[in-house]
Amino acid sequence: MNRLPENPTCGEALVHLLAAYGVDTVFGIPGVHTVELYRGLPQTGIRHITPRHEQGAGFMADGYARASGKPGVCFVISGPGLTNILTAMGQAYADSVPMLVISSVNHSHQLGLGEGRLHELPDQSAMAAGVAAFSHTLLRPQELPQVLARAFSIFHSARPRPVHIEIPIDVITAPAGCLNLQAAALPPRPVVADAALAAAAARMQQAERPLLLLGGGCIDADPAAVRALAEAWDAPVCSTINSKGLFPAEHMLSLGANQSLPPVRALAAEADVVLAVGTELGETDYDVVFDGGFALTGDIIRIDLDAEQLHRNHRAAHALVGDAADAIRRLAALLTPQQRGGAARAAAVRAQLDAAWPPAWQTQAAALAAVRAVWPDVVMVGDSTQPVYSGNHLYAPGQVRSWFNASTGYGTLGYALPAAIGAKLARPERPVVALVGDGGLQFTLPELASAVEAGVGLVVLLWNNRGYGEIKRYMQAGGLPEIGVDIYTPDFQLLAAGFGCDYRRADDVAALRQAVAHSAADRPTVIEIRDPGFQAA
Ligand SMILES: Cc1ncc(C[n+]2csc(CCOP(=O)(O)OP(=O)(O)O)c2C)c(N)n1
Ligand SMILES: [Mg+2]
Repeated sequence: MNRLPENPTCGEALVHLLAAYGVDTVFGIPGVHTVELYRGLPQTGIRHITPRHEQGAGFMADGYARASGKPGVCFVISGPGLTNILTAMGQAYADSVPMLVISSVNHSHQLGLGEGRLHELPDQSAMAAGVAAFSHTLLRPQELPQVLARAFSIFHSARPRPVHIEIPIDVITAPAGCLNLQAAALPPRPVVADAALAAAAARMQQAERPLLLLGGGCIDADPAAVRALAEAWDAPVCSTINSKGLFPAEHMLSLGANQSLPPVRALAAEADVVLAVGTELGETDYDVVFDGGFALTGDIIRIDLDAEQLHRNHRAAHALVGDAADAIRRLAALLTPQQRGGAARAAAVRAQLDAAWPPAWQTQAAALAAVRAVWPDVVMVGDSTQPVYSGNHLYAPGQVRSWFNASTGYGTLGYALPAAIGAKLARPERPVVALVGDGGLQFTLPELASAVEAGVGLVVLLWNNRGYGEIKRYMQAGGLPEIGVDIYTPDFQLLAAGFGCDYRRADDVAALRQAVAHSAADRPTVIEIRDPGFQAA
């Protein structure tokens, strides 16, 4: 399918090369500066999805990437197209998501002149570089194979992050006749050196109260190897939001993702050896209460693909650079299994957690359980809203790439709907739910039209408490005037109809199950829950 025309332009060579790297979908909004990127697209077989705002394109690419493990790719115009996608790049940057953003930029001999040309920015590339592994201005078609090889090498072999490539409008149309348009051989991920791993294993072997912390960098690990490692070490296991589903929640060593809660913190503080793999030890997973209370006093062994991460937040005693999946497998084999009372320590913590879940969280958990009862293999793509926060603690997916949201890292609103669309396009065989509040949904609501256009069947599970509930709560707790949080709430039923979507209201779990079971396969179904009022029984 991927046929290259004779005497291709740079734009045609680009899409051909993208297809060679396995790109099957591009999220983009064309403009006068980028139309030439589209000339060669039909010959590649790459599908084009058109969002209603470039931020939607970026979130779709992010959801596509998190659901599939493949980089999400976007085409945006110079200037406003690029500034519109920066928020989505920020979210992807914070959560180490592979994303390739290709934009146009003004004519190569007009760059930086400030002549007030259409879409001109003083330095577009510098702006993108702040939320990217790198931003490159392609000044000649000859640079194309090299710069794409750089981008895909990062996606494949390093800490994944967005990459931005901008192409001046004269370069997009320049002849690109004799370039090597084959995908470059991508390097394998580096692995931890034998001696370093053996030293870490020796320290682990002496541990009396071990603790294992798994981050999003681990999600390509073999779940059986993770279990083998935890069991051989007999260590309680904490996950982050982005590693949910890797270690079974029902396992007797599991502590879930509750590092901000006192019982887990107490256990962490008295651990004498902590193995932290593929985790930043960052605030949105370890300190959502923002009090700096996640303390580690034991020796920390850190494993990360990114050397820069090894001493951030908590300093490592053993700092190991390399692939998490490989290191987990090898460490499991190096350890001599030994009982350390891990299951009893974990059970005591779980009992304390279970005795203290707030009733509101349990109601929200019941809603998510109702969805799961209909769709056991659902992918839940969350925004930053009440059932997402509680689900970060209580929801337990059965596999990785099944629970991700924008309450982590950058923490932007408006993520869930477009990211869910991207996830469904990447994994059409899995049911997908966008879990979103009334505030967050209004950020990117027009993407309902993109989903209808693309024939994407998904559930938009709307948690409607008529306002910015989380911020209202903070204002109340701080004795502040409640300003800007009781927002006007539109009629979502009418809006859904206007976009050509189905709509159902669910006031209890039985109605929710029904609504999910009868949701449409080829367009979004908005299922509205009113809070307060939803009945968990
Ligand atoms: C882009 C952006 N703007 C503002 C915020 C601050 N913020 C965080 S949560 C929140 C409330 C969101 O309201 P809603 O989606 O209805 O969820 P709720 O808290 O009501 O459940 C706001 C305004 C943010 N995270 N991101
Ligand atoms: Mg709300």
